Amino acid sequence: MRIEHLSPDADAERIGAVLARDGCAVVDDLLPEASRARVKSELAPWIEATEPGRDDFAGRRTRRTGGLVARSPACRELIAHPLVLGAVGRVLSHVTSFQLHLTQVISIGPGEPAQAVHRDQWAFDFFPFPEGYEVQCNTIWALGDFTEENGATRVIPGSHRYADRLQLSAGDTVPAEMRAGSVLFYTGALYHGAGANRSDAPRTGINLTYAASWLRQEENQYLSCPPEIARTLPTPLLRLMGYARGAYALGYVDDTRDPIEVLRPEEAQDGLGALARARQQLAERA
Ligand SMILES: O=C(O)CCC(=O)C(=O)O
Ligand SMILES: [Fe+2]
Repeated sequence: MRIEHLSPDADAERIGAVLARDGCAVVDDLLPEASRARVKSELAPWIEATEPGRDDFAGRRTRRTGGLVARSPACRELIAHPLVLGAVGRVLSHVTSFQLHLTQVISIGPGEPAQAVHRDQWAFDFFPFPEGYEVQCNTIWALGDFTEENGATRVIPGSHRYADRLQLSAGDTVPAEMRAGSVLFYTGALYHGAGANRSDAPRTGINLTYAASWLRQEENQYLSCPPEIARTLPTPLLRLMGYARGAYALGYVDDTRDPIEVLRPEEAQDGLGALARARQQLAERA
């Protein structure tokens, strides 16, 4: 049981193929040092101001800080990274469109025990999606080194094909160790969980996830990013956040209007399916 590591010049096709086979993959060193420093400095005050979790799953020594589109311009580049969107598009190629699902810095403090092993798609009220029908594709960007000792995410390669609702333990998993700036990709069906942090410093990663646009977003992008900030963002990022009709018509405004029209009337598109078109354009650029 090993986790495949790919180089940062791997293409989206290759990442998608490994994700189809294993349900997880690491792309090493994708984030240049200067960008990582910017991301860290923009996020530091927000992490500092975040209260630790209130239950065992969230982690009582773990801070989860969201709203990253609004709070960190540097994070926007990670969220809309062309290679990531290309790989997500491969994993979710059977759905008409996908959108941003959540943005969250996960900073696991020293002494935090391992998180329960789970599938992220259980968030959809444990709906039993058919085996092989992925609805979600996720990334965790390592802001510092991820080691077994400090709580690297633990995964079970190939477990995206396992039966649903299994109760697995940390002993069934392997740690996704990776250098700072690397990214773990994993699908919504992959069994995984945060590792125990036995080091004396926090383990910090950015969880950016994407899901089929017919599912409800875990982080409400319209309310997490105030309209005065949303108005300043590039249109492709707004589309990804959900300012678009998902699939054919989902999420339109009143008379089936394109949601982007509310922020940027000149960009509105007639007809349905703008998110599907935006996704295609992004995938072609990858
Ligand atoms: O932080 C991690 O390593 C993984 C956290 C996780 O899987 C979750 O909170 O759903
Ligand atoms: Fe998870």
